[in-house]
Amino acid sequence: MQIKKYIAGNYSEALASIKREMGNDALILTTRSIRDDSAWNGRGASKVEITAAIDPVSNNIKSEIEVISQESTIGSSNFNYAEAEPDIKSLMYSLLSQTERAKALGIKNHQLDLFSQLIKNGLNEKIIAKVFSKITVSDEDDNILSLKNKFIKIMQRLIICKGGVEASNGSLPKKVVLVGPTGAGKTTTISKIAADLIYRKKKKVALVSLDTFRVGGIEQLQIYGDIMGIPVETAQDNSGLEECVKRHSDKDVILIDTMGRCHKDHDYSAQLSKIFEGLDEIETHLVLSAVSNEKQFMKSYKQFSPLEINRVLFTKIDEGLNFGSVVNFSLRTRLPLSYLTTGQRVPEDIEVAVQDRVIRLIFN
Ligand SMILES: Nc1nc2c(ncn2[C@@H]2O[C@H](COP(=O)(O)OP(=O)(O)O)[C@@H](O)[C@H]2O)c(=O)[nH]1
Ligand SMILES: [Mg+2]
Repeated sequence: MQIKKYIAGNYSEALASIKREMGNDALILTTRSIRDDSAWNGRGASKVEITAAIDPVSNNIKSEIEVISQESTIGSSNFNYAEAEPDIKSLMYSLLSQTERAKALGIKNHQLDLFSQLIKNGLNEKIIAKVFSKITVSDEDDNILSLKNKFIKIMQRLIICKGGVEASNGSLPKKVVLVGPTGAGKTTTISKIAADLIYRKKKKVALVSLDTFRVGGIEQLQIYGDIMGIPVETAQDNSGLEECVKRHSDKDVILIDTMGRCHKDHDYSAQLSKIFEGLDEIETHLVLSAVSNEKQFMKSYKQFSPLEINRVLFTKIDEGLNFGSVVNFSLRTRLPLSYLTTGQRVPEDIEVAVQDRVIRLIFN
């Protein structure tokens, strides 16, 4: 293991030296700001010191990192390397300025304005770079407007929207279940979907609640069911749900509401899978709140993926501030979008997700 300290005027310069001497696989052990008392004005100028090493992170090095990191700082905030994920390459990458990162990703000068606008709205920079790379090189002298239009055209091909809940063509009712974290808006959304099916599409609908653990879970759905004049059932297990489905075999759609559980409850989707066993062709929509973040989206996706999720719908678009994560999630998982919900009012605040609307979200 070769360890060396680099002192430079700023992080970019120090990183450039490290890359030059140690190559791209160099590890950053510590970074800190230091005063250079030899500066000509006598007051001392600010410099940066990066300690770098070459070799993969082994256990030995980890303990070295822990020792050194106790004094290390980035700017004014303490940065404990031992506590951070030791993904050194991404740290090095994150220390670069936005423009340097853009350059590293192959973004061209005329694309920088749009790049930073999209980053501000939370779109993943690698996704942006990938889309930009599909815009042909002969368009270098594009202005931002035509670049944006080309960007939108490519996004239209990438974002998958598969429409809302439709009745099945066959004689059996379509069974649709909404799953997702507590408070994401499942019960509210299921009521909105039911209203759309009943009043606009003139379909026969039954509601089933598996939300029997939460006080108020069933009452909430019952109230909406009563207003719409449709049956609301509860089921606790597989045979209970099977009976409900049989009883409502004359319906066009059976909408199934579930209780939410926190993402740490890994047995929950296994329990749900058991409840759905033997019920063929269930369409599962994952419900996520747009006020949450991408990390939580991925956790929920992971938690519910044993259920075979067919669609994703985002609630609380009216409260969200930054929608890049919604698009990042859709592109990363390739899950087709079904709905966006835009407020608490039932049945008004829901729309079927369409590409143009989703893309507009990232341009705010
Ligand atoms: N602002 C806003 N609030 C919503 C939206 N959808 C649901 N809610 C609210 O979110 C809260 C939780 O909704 P609920 O349907 O009970 O969530 P569940 O636990 O997933 O069933 C309620 O206060 C809803 O009124 C939405 O699109 N926008
Ligand atoms: Mg609920």
